[in-house]
Amino acid sequence: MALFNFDFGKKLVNAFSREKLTEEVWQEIHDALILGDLGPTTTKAIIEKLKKHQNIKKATEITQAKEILSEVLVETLQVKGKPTTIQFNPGELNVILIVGVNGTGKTTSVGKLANLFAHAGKKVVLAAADTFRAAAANQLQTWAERAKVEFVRGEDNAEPASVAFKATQKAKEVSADVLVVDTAGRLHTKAGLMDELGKIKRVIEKQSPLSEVLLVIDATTGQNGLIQAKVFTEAVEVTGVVLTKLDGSAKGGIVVAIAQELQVPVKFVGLGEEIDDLKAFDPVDFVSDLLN
Ligand SMILES: Nc1nc2c(ncn2[C@@H]2O[C@H](COP(=O)(O)OP(=O)(O)OP(=O)(O)O)[C@@H](O)[C@H]2O)c(=O)[nH]1
Ligand SMILES: [Mg+2]
Repeated sequence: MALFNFDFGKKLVNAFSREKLTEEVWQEIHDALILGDLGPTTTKAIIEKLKKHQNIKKATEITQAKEILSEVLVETLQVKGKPTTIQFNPGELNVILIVGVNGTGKTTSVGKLANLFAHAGKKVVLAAADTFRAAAANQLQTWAERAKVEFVRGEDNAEPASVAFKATQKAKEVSADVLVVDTAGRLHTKAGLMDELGKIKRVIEKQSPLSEVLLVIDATTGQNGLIQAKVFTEAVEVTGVVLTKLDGSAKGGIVVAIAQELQVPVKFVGLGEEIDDLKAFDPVDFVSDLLN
């Protein structure tokens, strides 16, 4: 069964199955991409890649059209030089820092990731470095209990970095495979954000290398969400995106826009509010669902 079912894929394939690629057909492709929520910048980039494709002139049959489209989309989603899967060093502590704008689904995704890793036989520790909201640590604790993994929180009013420090220490003590650190989502100034994430990063890295920084983006916020997320990629070196709420009203094209505009691959997608509703993202499967 297809995991993804987005309308703009069908519109794209239709446009490509015309007799000739006239200006009108290019306009049709353009409109399909815009409607799919790729945004003007990514739409333009994809059209340029298609027009430059060596076989584009011969693409009058639907199978050829699909191949070219699929090639261009997969290549865009597989951001050059950046692995699309999560990088684990076996036998070592792997620390994953979770960042993103508030309400995007960070804490929920941390809970789901914990569950995913625990099911893969890894020993997992979660850290509540969101000390901004009193309820945030409780929310994460509930997820830790559901996923049956260990959990570290700070004293009231603790600094986020001090929680990250304590959690890294604990994770090493218990020989954990993975530590996932949840952070607060309030949007500060870029300088404030850099400062806070910088501190958290430094205290972790004193004890263990940081394996991944995952940026959580809410797919239903479309182009706006993308603009907000950019601040994070400027503040910290993001290695992957968790794209949440793809089960909602999202049009799917935002996946392509993220890869194209942030130059960061989507590594996981959130497809609901339950603990199992997080899947590793595979560009080839996504494009195949989209165009078939
Ligand atoms: N439908 C759907 N809802 C989701 C998904 N991921 C998260 N949510 C919901 O989004 C809301 C916010 O999730 P949180 O995990 O609290 O978001 P957060 O980023 O930690 O929020 P702050 O800590 O306030 O910044 C909750 O109601 C979640 O159930 C998803 O993939 N699909
Ligand atoms: Mg949260």
